[in-house]
Amino acid sequence: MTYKFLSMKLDKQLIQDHNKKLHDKHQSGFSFIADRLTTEGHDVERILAKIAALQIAIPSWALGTGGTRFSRFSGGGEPGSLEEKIADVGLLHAINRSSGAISLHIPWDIPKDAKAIKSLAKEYDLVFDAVNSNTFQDQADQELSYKYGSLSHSDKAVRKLAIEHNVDVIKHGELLGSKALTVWLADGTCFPGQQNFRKAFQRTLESLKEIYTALPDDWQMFIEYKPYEPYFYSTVIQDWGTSHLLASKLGKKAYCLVDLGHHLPNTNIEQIVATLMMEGKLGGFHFNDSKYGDDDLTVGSIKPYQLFLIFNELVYGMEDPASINPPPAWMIDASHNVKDPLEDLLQSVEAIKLAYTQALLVNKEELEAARENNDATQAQEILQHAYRTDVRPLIAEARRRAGAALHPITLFRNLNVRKQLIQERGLKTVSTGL
Ligand code: AOS
Ligand code: ZN
Ligand code: ZN
Repeated sequence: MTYKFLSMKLDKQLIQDHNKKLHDKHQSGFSFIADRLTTEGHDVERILAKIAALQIAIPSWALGTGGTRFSRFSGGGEPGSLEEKIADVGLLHAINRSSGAISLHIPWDIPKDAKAIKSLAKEYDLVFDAVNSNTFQDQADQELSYKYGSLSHSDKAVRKLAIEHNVDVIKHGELLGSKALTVWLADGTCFPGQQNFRKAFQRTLESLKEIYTALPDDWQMFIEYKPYEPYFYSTVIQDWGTSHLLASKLGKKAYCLVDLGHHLPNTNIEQIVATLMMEGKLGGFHFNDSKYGDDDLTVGSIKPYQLFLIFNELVYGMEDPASINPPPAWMIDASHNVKDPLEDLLQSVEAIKLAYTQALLVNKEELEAARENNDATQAQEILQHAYRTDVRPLIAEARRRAGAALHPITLFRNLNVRKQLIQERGLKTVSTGL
């Protein structure tokens, strides 16, 4: 049985069989929550439609086992080509109908034949999300080095190389139907005094301006920020303020990208989200979770309440009729060191949808009234009433109606997907990427 065949069959028969087995249990749980929400004045059908519409992109580098700087314990059956990566995302999408986009990293995943790759993705009902440039590594045939920076480098020739690479990434993306470029700049320093902060910022701005010029009119540029790593004294784009400054100076196609792991401990990320959406500058979002830094753990595994509070601001920003913020691009950006990457991605999508759905349940009018009355107790009651609602049956119902599985992980395991992938691709496979 080929993998593609398995994935296609999933859509039709295997999912139905799985859902049939879980039907009665699911139905009683769904009726219970649907009744309660209806009594509370919610429009359950509207909520289900919103849950179904939320699609979260899977990055091409998240399909294999990640690693740390100490080691990488690769799992079996990892995708060895872009085609296999698309098949993996296609499988996820068939199981949950919520991961209908793939985000490519160039040069790790340059399509040899863009047309063929595009139509392969279409077979799996996938589109191409933002394309990601990479100036944090030197490529084998690269004459100049990014060791001391790329878009901010003191040497104009290195900056030129990094600019050309980004323009090249845009071209690859255009062939695939992508509409955004994500720039994550590793540039920074390890020691005080190593760099002139102002010059580094100015050079980065000038480089980004050149890339921006090459950006098609219907594209967006997402600028990611990160306080440290791989350099540990300073980074050129250290925080949302720096990202916002760059995006504002570049123009209306440039936006900030919030990666959950790119904040120092205890940063109030929900407040950052609120401010950026107020300014219409939140373009993209990278989901993961962290205990300490950019840990890239499964989103929702460490701080689910924070995720809910962030979604509370996102939903407010998205549903406000006066909002000037375009719909953000959602992507999972995590590293899978311990879990099966595909299971981890299924869990991630579920966690995102849980937080989103709970945020949809927040009674905005009552919350606003409590805030205006400075009633902190009531504000907490309202938020936690939504957060403590078990919305899992709603998400399962939205999936069921979309033709997906009631319980993705159970289906994945019952079908022995990983075992089949190992049979097909081998036990010792290493996926390109992190
Ligand atoms: C790096 O820390 C950033 O989160 C990037 O968005 C991403 O993980 C990287 O580009 C993958 O190579
Ligand atoms: Zn990221
Ligand atoms: Zn990161």
